[in-house]
Amino acid sequence: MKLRTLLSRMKWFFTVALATVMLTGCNGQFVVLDPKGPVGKQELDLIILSTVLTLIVIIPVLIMLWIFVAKYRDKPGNKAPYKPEWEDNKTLEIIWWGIPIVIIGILGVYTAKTTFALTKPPVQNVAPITIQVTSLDWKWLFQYPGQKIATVNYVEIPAGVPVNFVLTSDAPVNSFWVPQLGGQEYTMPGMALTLWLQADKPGSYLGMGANFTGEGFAHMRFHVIAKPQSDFNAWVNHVKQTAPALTKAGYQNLTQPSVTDQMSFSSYPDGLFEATVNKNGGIYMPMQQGNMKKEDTPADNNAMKNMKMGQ
Ligand SMILES: [Cu+2]
Repeated sequence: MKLRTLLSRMKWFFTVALATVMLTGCNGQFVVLDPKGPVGKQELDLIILSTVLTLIVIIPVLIMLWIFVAKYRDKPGNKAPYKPEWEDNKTLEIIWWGIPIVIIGILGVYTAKTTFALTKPPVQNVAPITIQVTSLDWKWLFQYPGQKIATVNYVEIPAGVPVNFVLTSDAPVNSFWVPQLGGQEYTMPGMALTLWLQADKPGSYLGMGANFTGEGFAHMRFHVIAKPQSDFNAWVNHVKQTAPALTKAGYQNLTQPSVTDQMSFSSYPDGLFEATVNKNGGIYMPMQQGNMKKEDTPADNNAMKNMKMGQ
């Protein structure tokens, strides 16, 4: 195939690919680019910043590639100079080391600032709520310590209120991800990690397990339904009055490998979440202890000392 034909075919391929990406971004296919809360928005800002900074390198490199290929190509009558003898070029060295160093510096500062900011509630003037999340084989259990109810495979939250998700796993390590509300965080057996998320407006946001955990993994999808506070309170009351209680035996059933539909529970055994974390090793990060009652701290304190994380 002639080079010219190849190039013109490639041009069409890239145009179509680019158009596909650009156009589908509008109808919610790329949910990460369509955040619905303050955490997701700050993370999108980081994505945009890193894309722009990376393009500062990529665009000139692609243009130069194009120029050099055209200029120095071995073709009849090419008058471009041929200079095989050279040592180094200080100006060029400074440019191609200096620019990436500056870019990494800017990226590092902004990433660190955002990461630390996101370990706190997104807004400070609204009382947050806590939801304990347990990833199971192959379902999600949500417990509301403030409301004393529990749900499986769906979670309702008040809109405009910071939600402190406390995450663990009673199955393999998974990852809790609601792309429109913010980045993913791991669920690990024996540990409780926190993730602050917030939905600005009522709506239904897709959540998923972002870490492969076996056969039923693809069914670990759920929806986060954000409602006005009064609707949320009404929903809590409705669950309390109509749903069955989650018993210890019921929880044992949930831990068995299986896929299930959505479920609601009017109550759950006291300290179930803390018992799950402790059962699997009970290592709490020091910064997690604010979320746990005193009697829930791990029996095995040596494990925590050995961990030396966040001290
Ligand atoms: Cu861990």
